[in-house]
Amino acid sequence: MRILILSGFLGSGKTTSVIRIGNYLKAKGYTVAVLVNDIGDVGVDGQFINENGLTSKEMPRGCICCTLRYALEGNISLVQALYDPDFLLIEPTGVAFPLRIKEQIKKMDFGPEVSMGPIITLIDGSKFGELMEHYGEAITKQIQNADMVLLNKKDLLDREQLAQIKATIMSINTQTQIYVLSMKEDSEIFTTMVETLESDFKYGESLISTIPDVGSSKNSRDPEITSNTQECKTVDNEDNDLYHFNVNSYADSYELSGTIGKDEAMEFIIDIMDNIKTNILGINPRFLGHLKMFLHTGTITMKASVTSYHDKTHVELIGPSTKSAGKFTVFAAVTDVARDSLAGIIEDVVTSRSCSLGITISK
Ligand SMILES: Nc1nc2c(ncn2[C@@H]2O[C@H](COP(=O)(O)OP(=O)(O)O)[C@@H](O)[C@H]2O)c(=O)[nH]1
Ligand SMILES: [Mg+2]
Repeated sequence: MRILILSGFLGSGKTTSVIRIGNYLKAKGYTVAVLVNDIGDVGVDGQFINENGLTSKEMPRGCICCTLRYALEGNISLVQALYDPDFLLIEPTGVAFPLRIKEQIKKMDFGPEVSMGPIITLIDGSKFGELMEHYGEAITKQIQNADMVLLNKKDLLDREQLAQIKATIMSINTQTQIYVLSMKEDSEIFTTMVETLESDFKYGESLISTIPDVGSSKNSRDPEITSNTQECKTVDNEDNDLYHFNVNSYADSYELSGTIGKDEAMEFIIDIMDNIKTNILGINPRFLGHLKMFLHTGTITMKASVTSYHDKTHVELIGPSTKSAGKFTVFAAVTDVARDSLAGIIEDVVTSRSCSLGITISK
């Protein structure tokens, strides 16, 4: 089992990449599993990944490089025992520093059957300037942590902008391999990139040989884990990933009473997202992050995203859905807005807009 970590700020295209890369590998005959970590109380991406044909396991409520470290170990073991896939793709939260996760996994002593592939960091080119301006240190660290950088959303930028961003990335990490692409489009560069992942990754570490000797028995690893947990408890301040980006998050799930049609669902999802965005703009007119809504109508599945103050609601459709009950989840993780405010906005918007549109919901 080879583990690939796909990191990157909120909305940079991690889930899109996991689905594209996972399905590409699957089509080539490999078995693939996915672990998705959400900071919110409710996982969202896992459902979408499953709907897109991959086996995934969600790990909500925390960060796998810190509070969910034990859960990460347990889940990797579980995936190995249940599926033993050729590739395990891990999508951490958008505020995680991936090298920390890799270091954790190296200490887990899975034996020679498990190896670490490269750390991949996704960069959303369309927000690179703003992210560097406000969260330069943290974005720089995500780039420094990467064996491979995917400069994504090429379709939203011109050649000159892409060249400038690429030069900046290269100046931050001279060792990393950079692919400029759009994860929404088929391209030769995508194929080349996945084939690099498929082959022995020559720029990354060949994991096992570089795993530090932390003892081979479970017991001998305990002091190591304990000391890391201590470190984790003290990261409420400057070493906390959320602190670096000043991101708060909130998520909630609802059920639909009765079924709604595709057009009605489209109107509903866009209405909810637009209203949440407008309310958040009232608190932080230049927010960055990810507002997401995942809706099962009973027959189709929709995912809507807004990734910044200047982004429009973008809806992706998959169907027919495998689930029969209508339900939806709303998630917001944005910069410089308090969690209570996000909770209040989501609750108010969902309640009032459902009522106005004549859609009956329950929690
Ligand atoms: N225009 C454009 N949008 C993209 C691209 N890749 C992803 N997206 C969109 O960006 C939004 C966030 O993507 P997602 O994969 O959920 O990001 P994550 O938060 O990093 O997992 C979604 O609306 C995607 O459809 C791309 O290459 N071009
Ligand atoms: Mg995601």
